[in-house]
Amino acid sequence: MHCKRIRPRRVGVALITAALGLSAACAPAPKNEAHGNRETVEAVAPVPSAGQRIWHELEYYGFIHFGMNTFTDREWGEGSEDPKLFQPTALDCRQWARVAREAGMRGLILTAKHHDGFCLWPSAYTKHSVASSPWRGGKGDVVRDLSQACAEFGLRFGVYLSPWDRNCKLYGDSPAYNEYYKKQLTELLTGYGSIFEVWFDGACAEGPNGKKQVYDWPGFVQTVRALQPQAVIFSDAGPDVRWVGNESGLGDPTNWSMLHRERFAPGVADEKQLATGHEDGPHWVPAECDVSIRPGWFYHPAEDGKVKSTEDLMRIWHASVGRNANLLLNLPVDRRGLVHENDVARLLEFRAAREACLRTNVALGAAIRATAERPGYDAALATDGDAHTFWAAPRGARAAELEVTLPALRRIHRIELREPIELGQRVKRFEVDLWKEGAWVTVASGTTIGRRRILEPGVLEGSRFRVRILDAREAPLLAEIALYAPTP
Ligand code: FUL
Repeated sequence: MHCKRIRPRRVGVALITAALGLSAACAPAPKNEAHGNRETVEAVAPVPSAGQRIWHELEYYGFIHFGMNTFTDREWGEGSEDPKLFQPTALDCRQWARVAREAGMRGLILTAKHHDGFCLWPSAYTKHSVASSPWRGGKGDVVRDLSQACAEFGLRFGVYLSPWDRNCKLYGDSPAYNEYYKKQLTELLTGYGSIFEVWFDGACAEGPNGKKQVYDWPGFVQTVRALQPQAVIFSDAGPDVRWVGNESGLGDPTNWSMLHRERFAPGVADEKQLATGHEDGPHWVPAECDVSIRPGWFYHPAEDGKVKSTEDLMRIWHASVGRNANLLLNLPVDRRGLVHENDVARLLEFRAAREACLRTNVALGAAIRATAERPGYDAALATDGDAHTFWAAPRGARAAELEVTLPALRRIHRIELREPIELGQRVKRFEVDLWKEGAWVTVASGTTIGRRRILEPGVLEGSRFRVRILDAREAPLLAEIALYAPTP
């Protein structure tokens, strides 16, 4: 998510850290109240805030890259483009939202301003916006249209406001530009209803005065906290959601939702560490995987035949949602102002493929026993199909085995494990075995689990499966064990 050509300088890390301390990520850990012979399962810190818990449940949502670059066939504009070039012929945000909804997405994040500085809403602080374009006689507002369409189609709405602005004359005059940026952020966060995610890019450069801009990240964070306290803030450094370290949509097989947030700043990324997170990180900063459905983020007619295949999208799905991350899939809206029909068709195929892949959970309600369990948290809670109930190992345990017995031989092709992350992410290492010809054979293994871990062991046949948790930070908990049959 950061500039590849412009390496941002480390800016105000101490101040950023102070601002991050304001994060909603430090919500009190929830507890399971004891009743009857049911013990309490205490959370292991850190845990997600209320806003982050909602965000985790969204799983899959869309990015919309649309703006001046759409009309100039570029990825990064110069900032000197004539606003008259912005002339969509059939712009329809309801189509974007309908497509997203039908694709199974749960929200959309719009590039309200990209690096070229052109604003998709009529900002009071610049003329470089839709108000100066011929589109709808200068009376249009894409941010308004999309926020309303999202509300109509039951989607959450989020904004990307590039801090790097190649049009604004104030850029490089750091305090003045920071005020300008906060005013624009305020317009977006006060004029368009509820915002679920604010996406901060770390790109940073020199302004027309030859000076490098120093961003006021603490001030930007405070602006969001004050105006949309439930929104999560994304950047390389969180504070609430972190970049996964690549733009290919791929999470790491080891993916902790915890991070030493104080070691990072927006635009200052150690990609490997962002990919894995930190097992001992004191802050809850889960990973988001961003990737475009086409090679570019913005629309280019030459890429109409280069929409990612359903197989590619399935691979991305398994490596993001299936590895304890959320997936932010970009749709480059075209010059008409529509999601192109090739992308629409692929999104629907992708949805059908996902649903077919995880349609039949043969472990649902199956017999299960654990080598140990805490009173009130028995193993059957891991095969009840309810991710809010869970099996718990006894206090002090760091390992355990759970064996699922199916009523008959079944073919399976996916194994899914879930931890109840509201009580903290715990599992460090696990293996899954299949009983075959009188012996246990290991068919899958991994490190972290987190909210969802989906494993692809190939097509297996059996009736007895065993999950062995080999190590954990605290007594392990499992919300679900699912075994999916291939669709015939
Ligand atoms: C990057 C930007 O430079 C790209 O143009 C794109 O917006 C991507 C999501 O983030 O940092």
